[in-house]
Amino acid sequence: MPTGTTLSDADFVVVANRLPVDLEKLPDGSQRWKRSPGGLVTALEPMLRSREGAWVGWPGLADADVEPLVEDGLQLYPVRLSAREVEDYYEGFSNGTLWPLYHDVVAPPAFHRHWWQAYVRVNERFAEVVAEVASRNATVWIQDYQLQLLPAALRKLRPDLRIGFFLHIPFPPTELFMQLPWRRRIIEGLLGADLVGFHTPGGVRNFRWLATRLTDAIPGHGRTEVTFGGRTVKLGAFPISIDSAALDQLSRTPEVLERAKQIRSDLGEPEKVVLGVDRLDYTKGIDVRLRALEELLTEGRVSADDVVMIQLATPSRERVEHYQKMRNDIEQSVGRINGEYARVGHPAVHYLHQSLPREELAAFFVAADVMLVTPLRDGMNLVAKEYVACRHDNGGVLVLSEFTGAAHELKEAILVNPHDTDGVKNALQVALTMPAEEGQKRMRALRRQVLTHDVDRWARSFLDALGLPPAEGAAS
Ligand code: ADQ
Repeated sequence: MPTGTTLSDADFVVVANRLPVDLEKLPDGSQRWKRSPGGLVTALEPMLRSREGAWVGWPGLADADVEPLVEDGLQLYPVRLSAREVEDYYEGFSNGTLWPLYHDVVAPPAFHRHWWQAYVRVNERFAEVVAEVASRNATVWIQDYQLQLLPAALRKLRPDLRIGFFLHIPFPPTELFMQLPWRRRIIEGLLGADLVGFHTPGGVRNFRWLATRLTDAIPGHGRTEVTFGGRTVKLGAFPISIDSAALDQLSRTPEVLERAKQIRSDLGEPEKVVLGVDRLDYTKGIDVRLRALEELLTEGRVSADDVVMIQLATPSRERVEHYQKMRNDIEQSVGRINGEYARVGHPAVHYLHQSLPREELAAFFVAADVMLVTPLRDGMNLVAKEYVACRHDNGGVLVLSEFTGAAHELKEAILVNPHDTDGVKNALQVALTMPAEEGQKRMRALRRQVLTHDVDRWARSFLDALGLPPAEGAAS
């Protein structure tokens, strides 16, 4: 197991499907590490550093034999996955079964026994690595749907550990969850934790109901705990957020402000810029907003001379079948809208299938008059919060799907039902014509919420509930 003089047992361990760095294979066959600046990394990094913590996860490359390493003061422990396991555990059970099932079966989930078996095997492997890495009585914080069996598997190996689990996607309603052939095993897996966290109270309710129906768990005191196997398992809603202050600062820098101006100028100074920013995923409702725009253009309620839409889409899960089809459909819609409504040098929709640097993204947020966030279902949706954090001028209007976790907090957005095309069209038109004063009033309220509820507060409140005292010398 872990070797190397600078590695030591950790009192605090984060476990996620992916490490905060990706292993890349270069054309000459050599390998190198590349930082992957995801939100979770930014959220947890300061905490991990102040506690000399460790991170356990897959390095992102199949069949890679890599030793544990210390990166910038963080101990990283890679978990090896074979190419077959990446197919069955990750692309298969995690992204072909659980992801669609937990997102309202927006796409039909596939149930394959060999995917499930790989999921069990990989979760057990994670448990073995964590059991080796964690010091006596350490705290372990497990992240997300790929690792739902890990809490129980780990408890079996290391009953001394304090185990927290946080689910970043919605926990589905009973009727949908019951489709899963391995439903009881998943619930029992999660019940291995001391605290199970969700984004919303709805997730807590769904889980609690299922736990008491499918297992021997009995309701505990209040609505936020159950008793299982003689232990108390706490449940709670912890809405995740962003590093609001950092993004607010970034959006005020001369470089970002200048770039935002440049973007509008490159677009030909349209009256209104409408923006969508998503991982390219069928849950995000990119098709919903394209349809709304297309119909508004067709009906003449919006003119392509005045309104330009930009859709930024990060490539995602490109080997999973549903994603390939969805990408084709979206690109076809963009092509059709532009074929009909663009002029030479003036597309109606600009579509970038690219991942952009933070600064560039901030500039797009600053440049956009209307932000369209229309997922059919989303655990939280950080993009909505990022847009708000970047609008230090109190400008811009947020159109937000009711079916995001963020809608519970961002009540001054224009809330829409993404299944109701007419409703989305009306909302877009309202956003495009909203008087500045009303827009500013709404944005001020949204900013109060986002700037006071940041990711640090999220992590702190989860760890407080788990009973982890603040690190020595750390600001509470
Ligand atoms: P995601 O489904 O990935 O996260 P989201 O919360 O919106 O969704 O986060 C996406 C992140 O990717 C944002 O930080 C965004 O800025 C970034 N991003 C998107 N498009 C980009 C682009 N083209 N270039 C660069 N960056 C881009 C999952 C759940 C969510 C939950 C989060 C956190 O599905 O519901 O909010 O985890 O728990």
